[in-house]
Amino acid sequence: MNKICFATNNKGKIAEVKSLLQNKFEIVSLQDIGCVDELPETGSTIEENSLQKAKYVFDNYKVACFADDSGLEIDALLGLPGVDSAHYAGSRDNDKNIALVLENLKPFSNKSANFKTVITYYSSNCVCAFEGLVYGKIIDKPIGNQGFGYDPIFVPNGYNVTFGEMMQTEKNIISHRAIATKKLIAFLEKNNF
Ligand code: ITT
Repeated sequence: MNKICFATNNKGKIAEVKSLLQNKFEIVSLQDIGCVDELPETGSTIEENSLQKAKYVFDNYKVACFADDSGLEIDALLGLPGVDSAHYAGSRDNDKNIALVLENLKPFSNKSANFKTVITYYSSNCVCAFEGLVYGKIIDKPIGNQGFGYDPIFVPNGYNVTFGEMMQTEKNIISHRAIATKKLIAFLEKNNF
């Protein structure tokens, strides 16, 4: 089985994607390939950052890899925090990021939002991107301690619980990351990876 590196330092993403990929592919971590670098994310879109991270790992470590860049896009905030989701309040402090989103959204009655993931697969013979979107709304207070990031304030359409209240198996059926990862799997299978 060929090895593919999942180019991420986010433990929440690793847990979700590993469970989706099951044992179909041999996934190695950044640590496994000796990469302890902070991956570059200087693009102005989720697409650009996803490509940048995958390209960095391929160029420097010469392994086939894929990177996930994701974000929460809130309609009333014109798509913010978006590409800045990880550092919205100035650092990677999750509680502060959530608090700032809730504060900024207070004046608006429109609470619609979506999560977006772009996974870029990068190897010697191909560069491909796969997108996943899930729509929902932001609630006034965080609920639930499953998942990661903004999960406790996001209720997907058709549900009355947040991602933060869902078990990983439930979130993995409908999430943005699940949609993008399933497209990646279909692509790898089609190409006999
Ligand atoms: P890597 O770049 O190492 O993969 P990261 O945490 O920096 O990890 P991103 O740049 O894609 O990842 O940042 C996305 C941020 O958006 C992430 O830190 C969370 O705060 C949030 N986020 C992404 N996916 C999410 C999800 O499924 N549920 C909740 N929040 C999510």
